[in-house]
Amino acid sequence: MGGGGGVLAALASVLVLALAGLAGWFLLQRHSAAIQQTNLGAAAARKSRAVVIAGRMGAGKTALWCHLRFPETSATQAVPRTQTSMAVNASEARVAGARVHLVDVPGHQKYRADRDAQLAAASAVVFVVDSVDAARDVRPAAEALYDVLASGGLQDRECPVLVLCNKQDDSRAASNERVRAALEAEIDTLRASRQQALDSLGAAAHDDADRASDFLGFEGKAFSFEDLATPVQFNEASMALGRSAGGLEMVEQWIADALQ
Ligand SMILES: Nc1nc2c(ncn2[C@@H]2O[C@H](COP(=O)(O)OP(=O)(O)OP(=O)(O)O)[C@@H](O)[C@H]2O)c(=O)[nH]1
Ligand SMILES: [Mg+2]
Repeated sequence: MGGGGGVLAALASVLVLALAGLAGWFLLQRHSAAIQQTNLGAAAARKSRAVVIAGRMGAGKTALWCHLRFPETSATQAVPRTQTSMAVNASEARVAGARVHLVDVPGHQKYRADRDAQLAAASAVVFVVDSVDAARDVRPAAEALYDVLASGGLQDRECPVLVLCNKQDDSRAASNERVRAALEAEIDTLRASRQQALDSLGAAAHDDADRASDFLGFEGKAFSFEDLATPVQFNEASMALGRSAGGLEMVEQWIADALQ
């Protein structure tokens, strides 16, 4: 009787060990599949060599796209004649010797989903700001920049971002430093109000919405671009002043460096 009990106990422990082994193997498979998927996402974004030009309506995105895409004509021409974009503008181009896929996304709200889809595959992002508008009211630009920085897994991929303070040929334009400081302060306010809105939705909704909006920076600390995973650089530019005076050569070099 005692011997039978021993055999049963031995069988039971073998069974438990086998089940534990099987569970461990299963978890390991899932984990490595997840790692593979993350790497594939990052690799796809790198391989795309996509440079996405984002920003609000009228900031100068299409003007920048034209300068980068057609450097030989932009050398002599002033600000390219453009109209509000009604579709994503994409083309292969050579920028400072680097082969890039240059994407200009319309600023209108109805192209939000297109913008986010393009950002998900971006290797670098140029965010164009109308510095004349920003001198008057920076809030709309801050909202757009917040959405861009929190979208498309940019933070996870540490995708470099260049904020281009455009229209510096206009005497009313705010400087690089002023735009940066104003955006930083406004994003701090926005972050607080978005967080408050999430809190009022309750704990369950909070989790999902929180993940979707990707809290930027550190809680309990004023927002700073320095705290982001994405390196954010600010520069002045003018699509009206031509290649060197307008800062285009600097933009080209930044793009080539970002894709290395
Ligand atoms: N003065 C001045 N005007 C500019 C500059 N860059 C663009 N513009 C003008 O600003 C207007 C808008 O430029 P676009 O390049 O079409 O703006 P966009 O960002 O593509 O706008 P959407 O397509 O509506 O999202 C045009 O009239 C341009 O000529 C600049 O550096 N200085
Ligand atoms: Mg446009």
